[in-house]
Amino acid sequence: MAPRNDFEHPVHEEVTTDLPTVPSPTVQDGKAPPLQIVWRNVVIMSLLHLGAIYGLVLLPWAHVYTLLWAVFCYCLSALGVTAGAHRLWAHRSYKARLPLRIFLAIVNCMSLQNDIYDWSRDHRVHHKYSETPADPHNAKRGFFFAHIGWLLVRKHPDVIAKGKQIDLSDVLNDPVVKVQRKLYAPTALLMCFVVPTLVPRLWGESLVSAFFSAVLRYVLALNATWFVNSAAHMWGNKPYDKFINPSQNFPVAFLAMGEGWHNYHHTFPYDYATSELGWKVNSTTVFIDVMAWLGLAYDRKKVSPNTVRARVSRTGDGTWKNSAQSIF
Ligand code: ST9
Ligand code: ZN
Ligand code: ZN
Repeated sequence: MAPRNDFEHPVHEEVTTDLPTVPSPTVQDGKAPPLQIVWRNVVIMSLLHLGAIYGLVLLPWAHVYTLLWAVFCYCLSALGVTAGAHRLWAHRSYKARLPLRIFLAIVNCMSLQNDIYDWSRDHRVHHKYSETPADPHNAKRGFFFAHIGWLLVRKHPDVIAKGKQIDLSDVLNDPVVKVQRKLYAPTALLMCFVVPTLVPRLWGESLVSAFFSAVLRYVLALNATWFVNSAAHMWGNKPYDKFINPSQNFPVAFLAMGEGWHNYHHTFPYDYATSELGWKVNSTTVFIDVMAWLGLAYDRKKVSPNTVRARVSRTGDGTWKNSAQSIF
């Protein structure tokens, strides 16, 4: 069992990684349930990726504003996941006032990654049962499964069984989450595809180019997110806890707006910044800090440097000084 974290503001037990993981009955029996492929998802994901390739082909002919708009939408949709579903709702690592929560719920729809409730539930299960059959994207099942494969098959029964034991009342008690969940399908389609396609019409972009640039942006943001589950659970150093798989991964941190500092994040999941590097390669932390400055975010939870050092010397892999700190 990993040592307990000694942070002074423990949030929900469910989101900490320091709880003992319960061996699953299926592992004990040595039998894994047969893989059930969900062909509908295979077809949708294949079409989306083909659409993204076509978007890439059209890109050289797109209006420069269309490109800038796609980058803007990428960042907005990413914030809906990083600052919203992840750091606010799944981890409660800071608090947000109503206007910010409404904004995050809307841009979360743009990311089309399941509603906030489902996303937070899977993510809390991921932290509590990391790299076990109850982890929805268990990286022990290989890169492909952790990246996209888990969305193409029925969930392992342990994911659902353990997930039902997770307390999510705090998430569902937020009226913003309730409304988002109720209106999710139409709002997500509107925010992910319709609005991003219609806006470039303002500067005369063709419908085809506008639509496929929206598809390209969606697929890129999905893959950036999935890299956190795959690449950042496999490659990188482990300055904070060498006994876990999540690693510090610079390229993923860049693509996922600060979410690639995954060894730190799994060691201190309640830290709103998901790293000790401040604003470096962490635009989500910049965003939350600006929101705090505007009075829209508050109670940002941060691990003290002394606690980090103590943990580094207890469980780090020895790369702390010459890794995260010296990248810059
Ligand atoms: C997507 C999500 O991409 C990505 C999340 C990534 C997370 C990354 C985390 C890393 C850190 C943050 C980094 C952010 C970086 C952002 C950067 C951005 C640039 N517990 O689901 P069903 C219940 S989504 C408890 O059908 P199946 C469920 O309630 C992409 N219960 O399971 C239901 O109950 P009931 C778009 C659970 O049949 C029942 O089980 N979406 C849990 O196995 C059946 O649920 C897609 O591609 C749980 N954990 O199907 C696919 N889970 O019957 C969407 C489920 O009572 N999903 N339950 O209602 C699906 O199609 C299906 O879920 C499935 C599994 C096929 C995958
Ligand atoms: Zn993880
Ligand atoms: Zn997390």
